Parts: sequence; structure tokens; C-alpha cells
Amino acid sequence: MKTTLIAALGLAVLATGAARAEGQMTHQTKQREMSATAPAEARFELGALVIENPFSRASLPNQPVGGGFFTVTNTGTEDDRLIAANAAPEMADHMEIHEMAMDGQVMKMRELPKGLPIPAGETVQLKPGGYHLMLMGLKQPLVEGETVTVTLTFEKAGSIEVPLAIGAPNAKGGMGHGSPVGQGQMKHGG
Ligand SMILES: [Cu+2]
Repeated sequence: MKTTLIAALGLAVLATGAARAEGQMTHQTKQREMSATAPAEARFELGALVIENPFSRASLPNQPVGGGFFTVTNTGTEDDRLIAANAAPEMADHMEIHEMAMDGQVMKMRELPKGLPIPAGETVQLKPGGYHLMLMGLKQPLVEGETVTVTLTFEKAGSIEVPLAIGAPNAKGGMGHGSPVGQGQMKHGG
């Protein structure tokens, strides 16, 4: 009697374990499938770096540039630096790493010639109105709901390809390239 009970329990435990494993696998597969369309789920690891929620914004007609944004956390003990970003040649002429800052009353953006420092133990956000990637010389429109793949290169961690999920022209709000202020007053330095 006891043996039967223990055996039954054992089976139940085994069954639960199997169900859990299956559940996890389904969940992981779903996450991978969804990463292109659900920026909230997107997470990429590269050495000590964790890159989350890479996204872009749909371009307006004849818009010559496009933005790229993500959050990067340096979980390591060594400072790193984002030194380059690249897109396919059919997508854009080239890419730059930009910062935005007020110059008097005018919001200007300029290229960071030495790249963007990612200090050890810190999280750096690239977001509309702040640091961002810029696709220069867009060769095709950025379409909401699609993705554009970019290669990010870090000084220490190396390179990784990430898909930027393309949101609405004003995705994530803030003062961005698509805002009226941006259209009128933002100027590229250098
Ligand atoms: Cu810019």
C-alpha cells in the first residue's frame, strides 16, 4: 500500500516536472518569436553587457534620418564603450552615435566622436531626446511594426546584431526627431 502511494507520488512529481519543463520551453520559444514585434520582451546579452528594448520609430515621408534607442547595462567591473553602429547598406548610408543637448534655446544633436561610455555597474539609456543612434541617409522608409537590424560594436564586449523594433513616429514620447520642436529647431552639428 505504502509502496503504491510513494510510486504514485513519484509519478505525480515526474509528471509535474515534465509539464513545467514543457511550459518553460514553450515560453522561451514564444519569447524568441516575439522579440521582433514586442520590444518589451527583447533582451540581448553580450559579455558583461545586457541590451534591452532596442527600438526605432517609423519615418515620415522624405525623412532623411532615423533614430535607434535601447537600454544597456554593464554588469561587469570594467568600463566599456559603444564605439560603432552599422546597418545594412541598403538601409542607410551609415550610422552615427549622437547626443542631444540644449545650446541656448535650441536643442541640438551632435555626433559623439569617441562613442558612448558604458561605465562598469551602470545602466545607460539611449532614448528620444537623449543619447541615440542615428541612421544617416535613410535609403528606405522605417515602417511601423517591422524591424531594422543594426550591429552594435563595443570596445571590450565586441559586436552584436540586434533588431530595432520600429514603433510609431513618436514611440516612447519625449522630445524626438519626429516632434514639431525637433523638425524646426534640431540641427545636426559637425
Ligand atoms: Cu541624431
